[in-house]
Amino acid sequence: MENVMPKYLLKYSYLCLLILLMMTNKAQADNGYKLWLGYSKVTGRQLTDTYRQQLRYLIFPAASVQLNAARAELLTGLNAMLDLKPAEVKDIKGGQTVVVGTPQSLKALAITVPDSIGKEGYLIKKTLINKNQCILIVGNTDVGVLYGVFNFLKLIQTHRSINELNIADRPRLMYRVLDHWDNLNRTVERGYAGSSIWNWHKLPDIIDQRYIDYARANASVGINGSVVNNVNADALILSHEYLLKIKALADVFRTYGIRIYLSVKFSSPIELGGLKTADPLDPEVKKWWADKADEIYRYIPDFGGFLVKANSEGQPGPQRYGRSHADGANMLADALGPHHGIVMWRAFVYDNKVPDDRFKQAYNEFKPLDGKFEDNVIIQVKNGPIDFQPREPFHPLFGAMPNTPLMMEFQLTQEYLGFSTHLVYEAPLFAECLQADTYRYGKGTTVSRIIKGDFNRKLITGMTGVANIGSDLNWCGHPFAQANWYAFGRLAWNPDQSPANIAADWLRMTFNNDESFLSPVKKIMLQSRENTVNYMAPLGLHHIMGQSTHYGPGPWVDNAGRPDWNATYYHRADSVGVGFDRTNKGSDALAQYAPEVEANWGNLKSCPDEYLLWFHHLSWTYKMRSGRTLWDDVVWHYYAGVESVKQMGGAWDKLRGKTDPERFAEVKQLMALQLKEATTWRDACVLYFQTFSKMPIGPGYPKPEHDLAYYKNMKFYYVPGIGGNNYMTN
Ligand code: BDP
Repeated sequence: MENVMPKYLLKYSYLCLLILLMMTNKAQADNGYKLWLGYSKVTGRQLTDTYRQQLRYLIFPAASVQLNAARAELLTGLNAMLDLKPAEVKDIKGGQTVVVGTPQSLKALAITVPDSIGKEGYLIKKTLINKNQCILIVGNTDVGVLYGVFNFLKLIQTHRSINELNIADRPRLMYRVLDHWDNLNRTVERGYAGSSIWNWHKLPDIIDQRYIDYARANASVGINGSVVNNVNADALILSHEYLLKIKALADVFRTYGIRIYLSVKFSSPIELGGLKTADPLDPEVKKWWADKADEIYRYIPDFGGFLVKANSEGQPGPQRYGRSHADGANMLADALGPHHGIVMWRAFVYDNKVPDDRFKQAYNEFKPLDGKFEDNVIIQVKNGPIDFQPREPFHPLFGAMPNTPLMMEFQLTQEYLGFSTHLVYEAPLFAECLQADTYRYGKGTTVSRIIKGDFNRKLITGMTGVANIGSDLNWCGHPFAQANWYAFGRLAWNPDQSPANIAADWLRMTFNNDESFLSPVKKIMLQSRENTVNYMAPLGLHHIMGQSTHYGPGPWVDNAGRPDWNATYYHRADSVGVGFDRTNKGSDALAQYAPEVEANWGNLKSCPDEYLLWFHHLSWTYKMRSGRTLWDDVVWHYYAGVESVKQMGGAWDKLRGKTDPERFAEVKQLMALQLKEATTWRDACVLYFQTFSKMPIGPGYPKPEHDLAYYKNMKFYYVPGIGGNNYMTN
């Protein structure tokens, strides 16, 4: 007799296998679309039971769209993570009930919420209501409740205990905004994750599920604003047709507490309105903007306001008419003021005159305008004085304008950090800037305290991040680039949070809670930014990337049209040494900082290695703290950078089977590509700088595979992020 399994048994074993596969959800394919909101099933019987017991019943009256969204999210999350559908009840069942709402929505229970958590804060606590113990999630407003719900879900996603709960939290900054550099033709300036997620052609009729998921993801980390179009703005965005599209997006965002903002072109009254001028003091121009603001608010009553890049990189601005940035910003502020909108006016000014040191330009133009802006203007300042480089000192404007609100601008999209092929967790970069001491009001005057308005409570406050989001299935291109979106939201909520904790939460929510996965991957993330600094621009080198596309190395760029577009302008390498002298013997940019900072960075004894070549021109034989010569130290850093990418790849390889195969394989391939590109950076830069130092690459280092000419001649076609027909680089 043939030894075959009966058919029904075969079917049964297939079924068992399927169930097993579904249960070991680590092994399930994951395309990354769900971001950190995948709500994976909680594993472990004991943990699941303790959660379930305490969440059996729900009191959550939801009369508004925001409360409804919060309620739906809570139910989705609990169902997915715990297979739980809490029963809706009117009265609290002791120890087993969650009560969610505002004092108004929970009127019958007479809840009070302290004013100290403000309009957007929340409480999550174990408490007695009418002698019955329950878990209470409350806010003063509906959006506060929404944030509370997301944070409660996070506790379960990260397997925290909910046996004792007493959390009170509120955002430390008012405006927590993502800036999309998205064009109306759906290209994304400096975008490396596909095309724009806004399908302008189909708006306003088609509401893509992505818009809703985008808003949910933002709300889950407390982001409350979105500028949907490029700072290099198209005047068309203010046309009637486009405003209807904007309204459709605003209607989606509102449910999740997000206001919409627009980048506007200063010359719009000419281009769109047919006026002869855009002079901010011209009465017709003022009226045009006031009418436009009225029109916008008719469609979008909670419209957030305008973002403006003026007199920078060819963009029009008030200086064309002999007016100042304050004249321009205040005119727009007057138009938006009656509707409670704000103007985010950028300090990234890169005008047509070549300055003696580009580092100094923003400070020189804006410092004299301190106190001259309307109350609803906030000046958006990039974290560093040049342009989102892998490492920059903090921008000297922080702390220098006590009577003007300053909004931090970070770049999430990795224009200068390896696009979406390099794993770079940016929170350490952000935290480095936020925790830097400006000394403006004595020791401990961190950038974080400046932007929180600690020294002038009357100021409005905010933080913005240039988005790294696109149409790629996983939103950000590299699976780990999602962490930068997440970390930005967390730091905009509270700039003093630790990058390590944020990384741990993100990993738990995005991948899994397995310690043997978490701890090596967290290490990889925390090390990643320094790796990239090392193989791209160590010891304070900056702006040495390929021209225009900004892809790959380009320290040799010296014919870019104007001096301060050239890499050679920034590194100043010559036969004697390398680095930009910004002490009082050089450009004196250091004088823009508080005396303590100037003294610290100006003095070679105290200037940290990380900033050395930002501020000093040093000889190739200069003796470094390491005991090596400067030349040997430059070489050491480039090689160490590549070595750490290799190690990172090795560490990841050991994690096979500890996460889903899809993302595992994708990250593995990306790491191999990163290693290739890092090696190119190293070899190209070391060979280039060697032409000046004339010193050897020390023994023990593998020699570059090619000669310098090879790297200089490398061609890259259709590099992403520049749009149009700009197909070639370098
Ligand atoms: C630079 C980008 C450029 C942006 C500019 C800005 O290369 O594409 O338009 O920043 O911030 O870093 O306006």
